[in-house]
Amino acid sequence: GRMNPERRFMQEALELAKAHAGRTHPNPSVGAVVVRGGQAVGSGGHAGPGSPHAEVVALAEAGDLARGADLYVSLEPCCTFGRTPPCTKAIVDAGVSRVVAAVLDPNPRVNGSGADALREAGLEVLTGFMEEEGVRVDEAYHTFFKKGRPHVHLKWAQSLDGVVQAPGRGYITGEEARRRVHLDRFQSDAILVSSGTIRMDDPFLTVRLECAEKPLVRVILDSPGSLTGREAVFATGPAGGPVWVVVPQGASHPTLESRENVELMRLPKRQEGGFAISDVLRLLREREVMALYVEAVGRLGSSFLESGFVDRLSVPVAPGLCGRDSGLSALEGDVLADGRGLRLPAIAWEQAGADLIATAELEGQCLRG
Ligand code: AOF
Ligand code: ZN
Repeated sequence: GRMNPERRFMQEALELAKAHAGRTHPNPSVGAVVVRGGQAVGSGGHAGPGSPHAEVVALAEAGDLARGADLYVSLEPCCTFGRTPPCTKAIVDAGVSRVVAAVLDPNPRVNGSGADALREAGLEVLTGFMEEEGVRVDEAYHTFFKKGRPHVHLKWAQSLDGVVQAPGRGYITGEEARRRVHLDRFQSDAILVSSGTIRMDDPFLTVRLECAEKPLVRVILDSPGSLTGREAVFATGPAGGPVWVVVPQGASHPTLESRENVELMRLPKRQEGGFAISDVLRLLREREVMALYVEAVGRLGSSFLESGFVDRLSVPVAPGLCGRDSGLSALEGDVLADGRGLRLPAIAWEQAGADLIATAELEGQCLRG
């Protein structure tokens, strides 16, 4: 269909940003297009820390054609020296006359100062153009700075009767729904489970996609101190990504601690057992984990929901019946402190093979409200 050319160029910048999504953190995924006389003359995306920024890639391709051109970029250009020099300088030096940015950079070191620097240099600057779409290409990056914590995606897979472990320990959901899980893992920086899940399922917690590999940080909350070091997650070697084991303050675990890719982290244990979700998220924030994928059921799932820090919930539902005796039910304890339960807002249902996947955008709203 026909699209207004401004939107079309921004859409192109957004697509370039999406192409690298999941690989750029703690940097944002960004795309840029240089337009001269209604024609794209240069384009580029940012590939991650240490790589040139999207604007720099696009300007290099445009060369002299950048003089007097318009630049469409999915994020406000940076104005600070990080691992690379500021984009604002590159844009001004190239002679660009107008910059259109989808959304301001929420990083407090930039946040509006990039746009100001360009205006001061005499460029025309428009920000907030297709803003929602701009946020969506890297929601976790925006959540991280706006809320001061990782974006949290909680997931469990269940049978029609709400059981989360299949009899005989097979998979509950089919291949298509499981592929979706691996795509979601790929978009994350870290995956988090409890040591209970490790004991029950003994998963690898790696990303397994034909076309893409990515080592994820694997976080295991081990408040009972039940890990032995012989679990599958420790056997994948450094290629599977580091494993961070969270244990109660004062606990030690020489077998785990001596492993090359394992790091022990300590948090106070709550009186009622387990760790406070806010403590866990603070720990991960310090490590610059922006996108967190939580595969939790039972008490941990409830704790996350009750904490009010869940941004997205997805639940693949399989057309199978397990019966209660065969396994755990999805949530234990009260999701709401007053036991009222909850009707999820903004839910989408999607078919994946024989399964249905429910996705709700909770955006970290406090469910106790
Ligand atoms: C842009 N375009 O493509 C990206 C931006 O260490 P550096 O030099 O890579 O800078 C990282 C910061 O720059 C990052 O925290 C974010 O504020 C911004 N990222 N900015 O103009 C880009 N990736
Ligand atoms: Zn930059």
